[in-house]
Amino acid sequence: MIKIIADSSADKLYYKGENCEYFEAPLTITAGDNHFVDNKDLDVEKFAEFFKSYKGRSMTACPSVDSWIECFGGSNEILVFTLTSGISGTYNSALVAKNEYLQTNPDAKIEVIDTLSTGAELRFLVEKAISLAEQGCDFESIVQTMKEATKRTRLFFSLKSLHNFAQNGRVSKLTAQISSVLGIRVFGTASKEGTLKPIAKCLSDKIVLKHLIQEFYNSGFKGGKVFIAHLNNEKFVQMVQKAIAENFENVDITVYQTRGLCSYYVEDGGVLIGFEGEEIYK
Ligand code: X90
Repeated sequence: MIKIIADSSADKLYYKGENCEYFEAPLTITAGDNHFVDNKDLDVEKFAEFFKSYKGRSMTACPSVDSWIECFGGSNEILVFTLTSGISGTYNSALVAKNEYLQTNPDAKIEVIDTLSTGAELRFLVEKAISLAEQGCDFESIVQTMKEATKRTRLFFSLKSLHNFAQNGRVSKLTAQISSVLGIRVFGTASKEGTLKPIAKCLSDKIVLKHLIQEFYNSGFKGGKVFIAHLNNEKFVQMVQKAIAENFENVDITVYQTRGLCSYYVEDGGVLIGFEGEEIYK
C-alpha cells in the first residue's frame, strides 16, 4: 500500500483506495488564546466566521515533524507533497521527518516533493498521484511522472485581502499594500520560486476572469482536470466554470471549499485555481 501524504493546504483530508492511502499533516493557526489545528475536527465555517471579526494578531505554523511521522507510519513507500518552501517551513519539516523515519525504517522509500505552490495546485497533484496509484503504477514511476507534472501545473488566485499574508511576513510590504484598497481583487500566481506573485489589480470579477482565461491559454492548457477552491464565493466560481467551458474542451472541474489554513490566507471571497498546462513553467 503506497502512502501519499500532503500538508493540510491540499484540503482533501483523507482517502483510502485499493492501492494507496492518503493523509494530511495539519498546519496550525493561532489567534491570541485560540489555537486551531487544520484537521478533520476543525469546524471550517465557525473558523472562517471567527477570523472575519477577529482584529488581533494571528499566526500560522507548519506541520510538526511528529505529525509527518505519524502520517508516514506503517508504509515502506511514501510520497510526500508539500506547499512551497518559498513561504513556509513545511517542506523542511517534512525533510527532517523523512530522515528521522528512515533511522527506524531504513528500508522505506520516501520521496518529498516541494511543489513550489499550494492550495488547488497541490490538490491537483495529490489527485493525480492517487489516480496513478489506483491505476496500478508502481512507486518509482509515480514519483517520476509527478516530478514532471509539477513543472507544468499552475496556480492562480483572486484575493480581496492580503492582510494575513502581510501579518505573517509571507509577502513583501510592497505586495501587501496592493490589496489595502477596498474593492480591489489581487489576481496572481505562484512564481517559479514559489512565492506569491501579483499579476494585476482588478476592480471587478469580470476583469479577473479575463486575466485568468488568458493565463489558461498562456500555460498551454488543453483540457483536463481543474480544481477550484474558494471561501464563500460561489458567484465568481460559477463565472469561472462557465468561462472555462466556453473556451476549452474536455474539462473536468472540481469545486470545493477551502479548509483551515487556506481559508485563513485567502480570506473571505478568495478563490484558488489549479490545473496542468503544457508549457514547462518551473
Ligand atoms: O505557517 C506556515 O508555514 C504557512 C505559511 C504560508 C502558507 C500559505 C498558504 C496559502 C494558501 C493562498 C494562495 C496564494 C498564494 C500562492 C503563493 C505561492 C492559499
